[in-house]
Amino acid sequence: MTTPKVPLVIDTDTAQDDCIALLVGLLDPRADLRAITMVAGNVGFDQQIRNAFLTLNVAGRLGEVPIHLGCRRPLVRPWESAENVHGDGVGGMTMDMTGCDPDPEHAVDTLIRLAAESPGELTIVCIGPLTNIATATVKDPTFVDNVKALYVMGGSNNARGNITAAAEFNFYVDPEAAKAVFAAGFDITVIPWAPLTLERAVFGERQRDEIAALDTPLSRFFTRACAATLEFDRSVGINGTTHPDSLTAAALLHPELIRRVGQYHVDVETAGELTRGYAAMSWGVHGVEPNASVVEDVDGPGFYTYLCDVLGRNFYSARAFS
Ligand SMILES: [Ca+2]
Repeated sequence: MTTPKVPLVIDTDTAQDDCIALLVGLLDPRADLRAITMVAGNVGFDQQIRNAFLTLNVAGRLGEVPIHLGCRRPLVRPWESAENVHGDGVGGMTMDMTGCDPDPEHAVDTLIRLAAESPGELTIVCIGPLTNIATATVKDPTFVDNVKALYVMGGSNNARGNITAAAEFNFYVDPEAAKAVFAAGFDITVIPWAPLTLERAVFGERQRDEIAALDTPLSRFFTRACAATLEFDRSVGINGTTHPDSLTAAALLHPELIRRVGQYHVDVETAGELTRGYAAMSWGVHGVEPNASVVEDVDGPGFYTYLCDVLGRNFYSARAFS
């Protein structure tokens, strides 16, 4: 018996590990990736679009999966980038972008349409700020019920942040959107930054060399896309590249990678003087009902082996990239 495919959309601020998460969605035989939707986040919006097309190309899927452009800024705040972390998000890779045009439908409308076309079946892998998702819930009151589940990369589980001491980047950039999404009634699984990502999804020098030794276009793409982040991570005491976005996609497609999940009430700070974007994850003793499953442990080596398997295969890239 073949395992049924998982229908999904990846909502992304495409830079570095977002690209690797897209590769997972594009190349894993279990994935039925119906669209890529873009949200303002890591790097300049137009650069994110180029990064997504570069990723489609190296996966041999150029022209097969549509890219839809969504919200170009957070709900109420000015956009802030993570370009200091990611550079352009792909290590300076370029290719001929002639004819690489996003789909004209707005990403929010795409999310609403795809969810409505197959109610209760579509999972959205949310690996950027939650602006598009929050906007979709406002625009279409049936959206929440039509979506099967959200897999959200964001926040830290009562642990340190990355953009501030308290906050992880995705929730920090658009805390109002994150707060609205957790209050909306979705079935949500959270992959937090800390401690999970830092304990289970950091690839150090050995892994970097092993991936480079795969010597495929995908492994070369990985090495280039992750180079800038590696430099930044070292400067802040993380000994390798961080992969929370690809872990989020992999956890959806391979739940056997998940070792422990806790039921939490997750809410996001929007008003704090020092804690904007902080995810308050309450573990059941504070009189609030759970609204999310927070992943507490995963099979880190299993995740790494899985990614090596994805990156070790060869696909025909329609266009040269360098
Ligand atoms: Ca991201």
